[in-house]
Amino acid sequence: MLLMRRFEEEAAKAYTERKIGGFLHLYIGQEAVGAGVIGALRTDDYVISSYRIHAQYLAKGGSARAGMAELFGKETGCAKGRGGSMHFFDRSRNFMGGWGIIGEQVPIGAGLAFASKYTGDGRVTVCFMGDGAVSIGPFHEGLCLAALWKLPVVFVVENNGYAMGTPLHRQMSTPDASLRALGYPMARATVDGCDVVECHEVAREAIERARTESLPMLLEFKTYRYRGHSMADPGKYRTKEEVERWKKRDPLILARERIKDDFPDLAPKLDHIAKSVEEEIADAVRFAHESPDPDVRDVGLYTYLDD
Ligand SMILES: Cc1ncc(C[n+]2csc(CCOP(=O)(O)OP(=O)(O)O)c2C)c(N)n1
Ligand SMILES: [Mg+2]
Repeated sequence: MLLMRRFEEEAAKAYTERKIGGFLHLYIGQEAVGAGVIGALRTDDYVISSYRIHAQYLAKGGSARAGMAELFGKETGCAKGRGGSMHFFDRSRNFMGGWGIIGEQVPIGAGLAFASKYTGDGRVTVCFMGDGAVSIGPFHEGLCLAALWKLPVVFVVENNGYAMGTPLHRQMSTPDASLRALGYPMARATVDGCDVVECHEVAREAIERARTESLPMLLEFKTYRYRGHSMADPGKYRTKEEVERWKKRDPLILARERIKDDFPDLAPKLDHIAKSVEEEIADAVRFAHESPDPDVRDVGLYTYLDD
């Protein structure tokens, strides 16, 4: 979680220095969800997500170097500098992107799970999305087929209360996004998205159920992003008090308390972790700076499968 946070703080800095172009959507505040859920997966399981993905890519085992280089548009990035912030992709980690059209990853996630069921590879797919995705057509198409064909997929809704500047109460008739599961139907749960241990426990059960019984589930995590929708958004549609209230339940602070109370053996390791994270981030930024741009003659590459 600390790696996620520090990675994005440095990315924000590089963005303001114009080292990074295009969009940059930060996950800061939501780290417990990505860490808790992805930490419950096997290495060969699939993750597919929206555009707020840097942290999830790191949780899936992606390297800070390849992530930062991708943001900088460099050849050494995880999508060879062609994708940028929204389109991290790493086939070797079964991290299947990085999708910018709201909800489009949902039927694709169901498709990945269908492939696993068809081939019997025993993998589970976790499909992340925001609260803004649950009212859009492809979400319903994906859940419909996942329930009909009993696919091993866990749909994760990161309910951070806003879709761009639109608060939840102006997009949905209920604050409970998990209710969307009832229509198909599939099992559902709502989880405190600030508590990484709770996120992990609930996700572990859902993933285990998907793997052993081939059943889909919808998990809703109540969470919050501290920054605007993207770096271009000052977030004026919400009050300082609201942001401060959520910061009191910062997932990193809660995790530190949890470790002290419940896992005292780990507590002495925290300083060491912090130091190694700083080194890893500094190395990643340096690597991104020093990496070459893609060769302009390769602009047509990777459009077709044979490339
Ligand atoms: C089909 C479609 N409509 C509109 C947009 C523009 N758009 C980009 S992000 C966004 C809000 C999504 O909010 P949410 O799903 O809650 O994710 P969050 O940004 O909160 O993580 C919208 C409407 C889009 N990318 N795709
Ligand atoms: Mg949202």
